[in-house]
Amino acid sequence: MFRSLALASLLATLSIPHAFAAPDQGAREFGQAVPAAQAKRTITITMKDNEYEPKSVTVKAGEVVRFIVVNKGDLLHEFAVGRPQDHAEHQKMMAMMLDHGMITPTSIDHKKMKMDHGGQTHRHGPETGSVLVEPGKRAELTWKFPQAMTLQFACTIPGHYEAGMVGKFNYQ
Ligand SMILES: [Cu+2]
Repeated sequence: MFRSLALASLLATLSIPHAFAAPDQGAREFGQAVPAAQAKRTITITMKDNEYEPKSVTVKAGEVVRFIVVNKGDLLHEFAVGRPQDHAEHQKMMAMMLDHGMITPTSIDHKKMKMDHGGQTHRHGPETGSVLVEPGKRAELTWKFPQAMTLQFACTIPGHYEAGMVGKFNYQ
């Protein structure tokens, strides 16, 4: 019991400075947001309750892909690029955002979203590899893929990932 508590506090200590030091723009370990003009390929991803169509996308290392994400469901959904561990971390933030009313199951509260909650909300947006899309709306994200690694696109709104709202980037 003591050991796991000590480990948890050590992890918290290690992860907090990292979170605050993370820039909102620029390269991430799982790729980089770039201007749409750099993309040679556009892929449309349809969001439903709770899945994506298509369920996988094939990419090349270093390739730039423009994603148009269309929400045809009745719920709020996210399209986030990341490794499984990034999505796990993101899920915690999304649960907090839902708790604070910054998002509801069907919408974004833009007023609450703008308020500063310890800087954590600033990690959202196309520049971070994540877009939130309300029902009936669409968003865009242009991403430069890093070297081959285990990468997924996922919705980290509570319950959605577990329900199957996750897709795979297959490297060619
Ligand atoms: Cu979702």
